[in-house]
Amino acid sequence: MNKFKGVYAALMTPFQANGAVDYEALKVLVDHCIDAGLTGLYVGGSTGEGFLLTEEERMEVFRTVGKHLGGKCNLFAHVGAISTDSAIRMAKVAEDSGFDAVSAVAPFYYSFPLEAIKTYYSDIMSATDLPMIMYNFPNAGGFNGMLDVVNAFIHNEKLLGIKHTSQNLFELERFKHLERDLTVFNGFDEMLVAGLSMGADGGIGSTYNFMPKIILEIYNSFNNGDISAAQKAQEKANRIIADMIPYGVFQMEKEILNQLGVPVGECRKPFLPLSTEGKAKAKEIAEML
Ligand code: MN9
Repeated sequence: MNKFKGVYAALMTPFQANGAVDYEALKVLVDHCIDAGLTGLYVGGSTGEGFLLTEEERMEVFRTVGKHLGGKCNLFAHVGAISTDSAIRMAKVAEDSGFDAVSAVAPFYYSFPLEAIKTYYSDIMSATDLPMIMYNFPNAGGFNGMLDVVNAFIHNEKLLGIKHTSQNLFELERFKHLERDLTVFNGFDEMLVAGLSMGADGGIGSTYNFMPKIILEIYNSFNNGDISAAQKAQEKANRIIADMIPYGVFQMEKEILNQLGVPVGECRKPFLPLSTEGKAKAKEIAEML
């Protein structure tokens, strides 16, 4: 049995009104997710506004979460950065903080060639003893060659798997059926049933922060072979996600959590503050939950 199978919140990062990271609120959010029954947390990624944190802040988030949870659940640290050295420094802190694996998006902005991207991953993987979950998110980084990267490392036991944030579920299925069995996580919450059907071992997502029960309903129903119940729970989730998209997914998620009594503040600039209509919609969703 693969101990990493399961559902993980792409953990949000709470901020205080003055914009500083709220490390106390972070512990409350972490407990809220784990007490709900999620398998673990994916920390410092897109949803965690990882690229809007300084390197030191992301490290302190790893330290805080690691210390607070200490072995209670699986922890993945997103250490991806445009600079290999920065990613390595963060990976070392994740290892020292008790994380179970690191993850990294491909380096972006400069359209690095495939060889550079492979070297980036091999450098990060050699820097610690932690296994690697490659973060495939073509819409954000513009890099579409992750299957080639993964194949290049298929005999490296440190490669644990892939977080697949893409609508291309053919590719998800291909990741799952390479020469060696990798752990594959579905990254778009609105397609979790589809991802699981194509072989995903679980999911990592932003909406798991505020609706872990619905996500668990999808995941557990699917694993129990009750596909119709899984689809019904997916429909419940997707009605909520569709209502959130017009106002900004992360801003809405934060406001829903605020409304649920799990204070996380707002998103960092350049994310815009949530509109009045968005706030009303978030309140409606929180009340329904
Ligand atoms: O980490 C998240 N990806 C991004 C996963 O935000 C880019 C997803 O959970 C989405 O937020 C969610 C809504 O589209 O599926």
